[in-house]
Amino acid sequence: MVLIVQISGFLGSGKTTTIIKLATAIHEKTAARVAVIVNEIGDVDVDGELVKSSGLYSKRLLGGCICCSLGKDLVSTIKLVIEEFNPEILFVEPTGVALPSQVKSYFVQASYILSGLEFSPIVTLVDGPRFKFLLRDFRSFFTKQMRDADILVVTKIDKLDKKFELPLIISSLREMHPVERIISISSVTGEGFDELMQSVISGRISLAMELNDMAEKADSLEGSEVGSADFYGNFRSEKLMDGNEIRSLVGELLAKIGSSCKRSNGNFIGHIKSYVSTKGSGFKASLVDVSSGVEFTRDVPPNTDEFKVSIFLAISGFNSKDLENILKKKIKKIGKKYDLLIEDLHHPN
Ligand SMILES: Nc1nc2c(ncn2[C@@H]2O[C@H](COP(=O)(O)OP(=O)(O)OP(=O)(O)O)[C@@H](O)[C@H]2O)c(=O)[nH]1
Ligand SMILES: [Mg+2]
Repeated sequence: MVLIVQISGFLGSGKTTTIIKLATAIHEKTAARVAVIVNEIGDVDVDGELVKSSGLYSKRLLGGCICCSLGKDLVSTIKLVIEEFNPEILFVEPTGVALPSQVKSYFVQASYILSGLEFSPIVTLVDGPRFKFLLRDFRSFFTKQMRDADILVVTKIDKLDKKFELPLIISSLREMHPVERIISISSVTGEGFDELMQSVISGRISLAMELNDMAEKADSLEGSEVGSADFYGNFRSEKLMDGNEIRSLVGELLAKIGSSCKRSNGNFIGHIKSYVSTKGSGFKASLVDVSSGVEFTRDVPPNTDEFKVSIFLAISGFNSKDLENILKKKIKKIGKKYDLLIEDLHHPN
């Protein structure tokens, strides 16, 4: 049997971080063969690179959303993963604008052509620190995503006040969507992961769906009113750069893009992320909240004069063209400031 686990949630809510931690822990504890399918709206890969570098078997689906435009590709990728790797547990990370019930409808299709599939309850992550902002500024789409969940998981609780803030979030969630279970987790402290692991491994859902649900296939990007832009290219410096310098350069670039977006529409709801690779090592940089700044995963890279950078941004209330312009302008500026030769490998001239 293959247990398929969908970990959904809004942009930047912690899906990739949670999947890596959960998949690694399950493998270590039970020796189960674990695989991951990562979906990105953009054409460049950020999270898939991180998952792969964590030592997990993974496949990426780029350039659309598995809840709508790439639904059929999800079905064929599940088939491919089973043929190639034969996992016991298969995690699926949809994009942050996916509607989990629409992804589920493609699981129904997969179960028609493949035997031996089981499905764990749909997990939807709710970003604890951003909860009230998402509810205030993005209520309609955010609540739609939550309504599809069997289990709601409040993430990043290491950043929350546990006496007042966390209980308030949990009681609001209970009122909005009375789910079977609400779990609180932190990938930093590990709190809540045992409970999440148990719920994912032991729970099963039936895929019986109303025909109406199957028919509803709204385009998730349009429905969420989120714009996106991406970049993949090579950064070359004339002098050797120190690993810390590379991290701060990428951090500065993401922070400048974030501030520019915030200046343009007064708000910043979304995720700006980047994967930087050099000499066999890599790190991810992430910005979900302009006021708390850019966060990094992984070690400092080695000193080098050349590195590859993938950037993906998805932000609400923007059209993609405007985001592309901001991204291009900021990359050009940072190149000038640090005297870098930047080659766009994704859209070569
Ligand atoms: N403090 C803290 N930060 C976290 C936690 N989980 C995730 N993060 C951070 O939140 C940011 C976004 O995490 P991701 O795992 O990339 O989120 P995501 O949902 O996969 O994002 P998209 O795929 O772009 O929608 C990163 O900077 C993570 O390090 C947590 O439990 N605590
Ligand atoms: Mg992710």
